Parts: sequence; structure tokens; C-alpha cells
Amino acid sequence: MKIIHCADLHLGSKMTSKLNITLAHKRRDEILKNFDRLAQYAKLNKVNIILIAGDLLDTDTTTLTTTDYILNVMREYPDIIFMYLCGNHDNNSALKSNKNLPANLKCFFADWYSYECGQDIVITGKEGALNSNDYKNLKLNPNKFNIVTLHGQEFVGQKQDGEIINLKMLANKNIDYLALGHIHSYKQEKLDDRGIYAYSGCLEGRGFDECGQKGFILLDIQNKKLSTKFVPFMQREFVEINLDITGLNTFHEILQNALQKTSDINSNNIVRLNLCGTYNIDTDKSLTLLQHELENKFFYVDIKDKSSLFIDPQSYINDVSLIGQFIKEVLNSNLEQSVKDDIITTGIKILKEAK
Ligand SMILES: [Mn+2]
Repeated sequence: MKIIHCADLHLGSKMTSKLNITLAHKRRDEILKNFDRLAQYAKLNKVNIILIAGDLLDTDTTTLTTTDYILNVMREYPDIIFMYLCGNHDNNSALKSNKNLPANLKCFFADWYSYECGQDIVITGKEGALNSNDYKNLKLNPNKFNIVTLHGQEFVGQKQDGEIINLKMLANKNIDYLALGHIHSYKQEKLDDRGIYAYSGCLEGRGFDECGQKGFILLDIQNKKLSTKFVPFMQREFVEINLDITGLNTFHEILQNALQKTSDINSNNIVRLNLCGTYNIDTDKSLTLLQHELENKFFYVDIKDKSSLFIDPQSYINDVSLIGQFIKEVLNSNLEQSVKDDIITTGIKILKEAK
């Protein structure tokens, strides 16, 4: 039996905090369409179950268009079972309130609930926070291949509250595979002598805090023997890179280095270029021009200027000119360093042009 373990799809996410409105809508729609692409993958690869470990939806108030889209995908693939555990983003899921849920959608509830899948496999899940009784009440048949699904933050120790999943309290409970959601990056580790636990991560990155490959875990269980594989499935990757501009004196040099530094990045991707290091007073960074030169090469480019102005105050100590006087004034002020840099750059330009 093949099972896709995915989580944190956050369908319906507005994306407007990261991208301009046109690109945000495009990205929102392609994140939604990736759900259909996932079902297609499942069909092509003879996957029996798509297990969603929470946060399928971005909010409880997801639009009808989004929930209808998801339910129609499920209806179009009647041979695939969609097992849906709600997470903290969709704990009052707008999807579940639909009056006409497809027969191949299997939900989980506030108490433990199990689905028998064929002869050997049992999938058990529970929505919401876990208290100490919940851990005690989890009883699994040791002769079955037991998959347990939960949504929350892994934790090893005494603490148990809200979205915490206490791995210690789930050890030695006959779990073979603990399918988790909530953390947006892939991770797979040993749970105990018998089982493993895994976060699939999200299916698509939605910001620069979610850089790198995103996807799902493909489980193949034959005669109670498990093999797993992480399958990257994002349509675009968030990529963040640093460009040290120290020693680059002209816009042309900065541009050439930026192009070279980004040359290996796929044009579908969403790229952040951080300028760092130091620049000289005469260096023209022309950030808008740099943005224009790079933006057509990728889906979206964001340039963050973290570089700082290099001034050797010593060289102005004996300078009695207006520029020297001006620089000394600014350097001795209580302003933040980045503000000082901006004032000095602008001031020097004006003073030089006035000459
Ligand atoms: Mn979550």
C-alpha cells in the first residue's frame, strides 16, 4: 500500500504580505492547483491514501471557492482516500461544514479515531491539543502496522499544552509511523525501537522563512515493512542569497556580480538578494535599477540592502573642508548607523555637485 503523507498546504493563503497583488493572486491560485497536481501524482503512482496531517486550509474562513475546489478534486479521484486531520489553522474547518462531503474523504475528530486500511494497516488520529489522558487512551494493536497522525510542535520533556506533541509519551505505544504536521520543513527521526516520526513539511514555501525544497513523504508498506521517500513537489522555491559588495565600486560591477551569483537559480523561483559588506562613498548602488535588471529573470525578486558605508573617520580628522566638517558632525551624532550612512552618502553627493 502506498500513502502520501503531506501537511500544511495552507490552501487559500492570501500571500499579499510577501508579493504584490497580481503575483500574490497568481501564487495563491497555483498553491491551490498543486492540490489537484498532488491527486494526479497519486493516481499515476498508484497511491491509495493521501493523508493530510493538518492545516490543509490557511484559515477557518476559507472562501467557498477554495473549499469547493478541494472537494471537487476529491470527487474527481474517487479511488483515492483523502484522510484529513484539522490543524491549528483549520480547527473549525470550513471544508467539513459542507453538507455534501465526498465518500472518499475520511475525517478525524476531537477523540482518537482509527481507520482500518486493508488487512494490516491502521491509521489513527486525533485533532486538537493532547492532554495526559489522551496519551494514555491511545491503544494500538501490536500486530498491526500502526500509523498515527497528529498536528503540533514536537517536544521531548514534561511540558504538555496547546500544540505540543510529547514524543516521549508516544514512545513504546506500538506506533510504526507517526505522521506529523505543523513544522514546515521535512524531518524524519526515530521515535522508539519500533517506529519513526516524520514531518512532511509544507507542500509549497510561502515566504523567505520557508526557503528550499518542499514536498511530501511517500510511504510504501509491503507486508508491514515500510520504506519512505521525501518527494519535492513545490512549483517554485524560495531562494535567499547574499552578495558581498565590498570592493565593488560601480553599479556595473554590482550588477555583474549579482547576475553571476543568481545564474544557477531556476527562473521559476522567488529570489531574495541581500547586499552585504561595505561600500565606498562614491559607489552608486542604484537599487531600483538593480531591481529592474533582475526582476524579469525570476518569478519575483526582492533586494534587501544590508550593506554599510565604509568611511575611515581618521582620513577626515584634519580635513577642514565643508565635507570633512559635515562627516564629522554626522559621525558624532546619536543617529543609527544605517541613517548616518544614508545622510553621509546623500550629503556628499550634494556637496560635490555644489562645487
Ligand atoms: Mn499548523
